[in-house]
Amino acid sequence: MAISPGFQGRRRPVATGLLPPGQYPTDDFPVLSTGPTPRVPTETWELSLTTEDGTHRTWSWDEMRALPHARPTVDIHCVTKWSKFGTSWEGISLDTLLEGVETTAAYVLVHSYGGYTTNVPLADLRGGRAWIVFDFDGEPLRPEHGGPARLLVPHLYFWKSAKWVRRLELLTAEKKGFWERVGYHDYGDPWREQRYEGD
Ligand SMILES: Nc1nc2c(c(=O)[nH]1)N[C@H]1C(S)=C(S)[C@@H](COP(=O)(O)O)O[C@H]1N2
Ligand SMILES: [Mo]
Repeated sequence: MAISPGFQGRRRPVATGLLPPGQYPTDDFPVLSTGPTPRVPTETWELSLTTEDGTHRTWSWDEMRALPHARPTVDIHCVTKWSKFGTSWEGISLDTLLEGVETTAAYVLVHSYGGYTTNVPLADLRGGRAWIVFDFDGEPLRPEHGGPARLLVPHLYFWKSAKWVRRLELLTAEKKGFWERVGYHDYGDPWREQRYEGD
């Protein structure tokens, strides 16, 4: 079996029921938002992707929903120390959205409706490890959890999974997001307990 070199040794998100250091398991689904819940009607919702050379792609709600769906079941880990095992989602793989996008960018700043941002390496959005999700547990994603659609990057702390996602900005130089600017870790690997800058 060929192992694609970019992903060798990197963790694939699966529901393992393993607890990263310093976390505790919960069956609840806490809501953590820095501000009010934006209400974004699917009629006007759009997701866009920009690259460093000005290329711009946009998906309407219907265009995004028409792409092949993926159904990841994954464990999620919040930096406030709760972990939730076996969460089931439906959405579109970032591999699908990034197909054919020509870029030398290594970084992404993810923008949300409402103004939240978070930074993620582009490589971490590839390889079956990240999705734009619109259903949780067989139901449309509730607004407080990021509906109509959020990013899901479960191998990183959950603050990277931007709710109400609206734009992926591909960048050749890293720009920090909302929490990263105030001292949270740029990468945020729960298995290495990268909670704060310097961890
Ligand atoms: N747009 C936006 N996305 C966000 C946040 C936020 O405040 N705004 N909070 C982050 C944090 S810190 C966590 S733990 C998760 C919480 O998601 P939940 O409210 O669905 O549990 O969303 C992340 N994504
Ligand atoms: Mo969080």
